[in-house]
Amino acid sequence: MLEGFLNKEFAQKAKEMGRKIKEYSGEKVVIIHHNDADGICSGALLSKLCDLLGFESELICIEKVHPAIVDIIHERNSGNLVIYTDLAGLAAKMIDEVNKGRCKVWIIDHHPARAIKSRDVFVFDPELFGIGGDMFVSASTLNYILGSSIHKGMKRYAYLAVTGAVGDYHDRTGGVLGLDRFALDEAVSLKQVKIKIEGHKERYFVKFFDEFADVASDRLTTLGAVGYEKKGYRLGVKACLEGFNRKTVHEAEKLKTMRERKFNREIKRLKEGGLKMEEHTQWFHVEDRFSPMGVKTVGTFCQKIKDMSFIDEEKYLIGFQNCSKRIPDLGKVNWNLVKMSGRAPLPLERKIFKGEAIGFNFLVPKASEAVGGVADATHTIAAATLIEKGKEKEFIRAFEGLLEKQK
Ligand SMILES: [Mn+2]
Repeated sequence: MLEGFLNKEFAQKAKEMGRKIKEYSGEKVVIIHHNDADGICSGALLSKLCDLLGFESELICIEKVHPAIVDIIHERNSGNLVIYTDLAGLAAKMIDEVNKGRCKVWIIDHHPARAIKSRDVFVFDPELFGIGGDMFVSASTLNYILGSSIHKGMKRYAYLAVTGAVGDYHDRTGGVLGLDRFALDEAVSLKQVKIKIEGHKERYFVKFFDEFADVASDRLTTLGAVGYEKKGYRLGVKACLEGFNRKTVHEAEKLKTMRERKFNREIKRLKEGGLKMEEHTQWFHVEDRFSPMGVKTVGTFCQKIKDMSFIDEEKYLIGFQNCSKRIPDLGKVNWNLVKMSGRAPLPLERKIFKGEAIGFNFLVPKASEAVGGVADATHTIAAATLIEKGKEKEFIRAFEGLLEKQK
């Protein structure tokens, strides 16, 4: 069935990985997963697969792959298999260099990826087979397809593929498509999920959660992203496999209230002069005020305020948030980083789309480079990057300089 549905090369890779993992003779499998719903469902799926295959597993939740993190993980797990999922598609080369042969590494991701030739690092990413990971296959779907081709027992968890895909908004055109649809079909035929049509859109009712997939995935993302430094993602993984209990639902609600409160306080601060105005940009720094929320939060915040009346609709909006020096599952990390997030107010967004203004996809990588950083997630109207703390003003100057040059 899988072969008929998937492209051949993809199905072969899945089989090859199945063989490899069954032959794996190490002590444990370390699963590094992202902290949103898709990453949490992926972590839950892989940990179940390890259970079924009789491997001990450890889950480590991170927001971003960085050499400092990779080094800590591989140092502690020499000889083990390390699986990165829902992240690291583009980081294979870096991971291979930092790894120095210490671990076997699998990268199971659906973000843009680069394949590498390596004895130790293996990339499994549909983008490498020409399948759009942004639309047709979530990391959860990928882990579900891979898992169920290795062990039949994984079929019980098809609902997690659906929940992860919805968490990444793969239903945004009205319903999930491609490989996500394949997983949805399985979940429906296994009576795990019911499709309901609401208005112009499909919604997926997940029996196990007694809740719609969009509601469940929103809870998971809240637990993982808003409650990141409090290890909220652990409650998320537990909920994936045991269901949501009243305490978990309450925790997700409490986290949302906290985010609301912190956002409102920050908006007030920006209105009272916290928003710095340059020629072409307006920017702010939340320092550590968003803790315990993860650094994805500054992006969420930019998105929320970008069209509010106190924002200049002609200028690029840039926000900075300090990266915590502690990774909850790893302890202290030797870095000094700031997360930068960029958004455009609606009128500027339109100009970017029409080609009358420059997109973030050009500006952010260039400005990052100018301060010695590397941008990872850049789109035309939204972008993020990590830079060294203390270089924020330099980054803004570089950003302004690029815009000045284009004029
Ligand atoms: Mn994802």
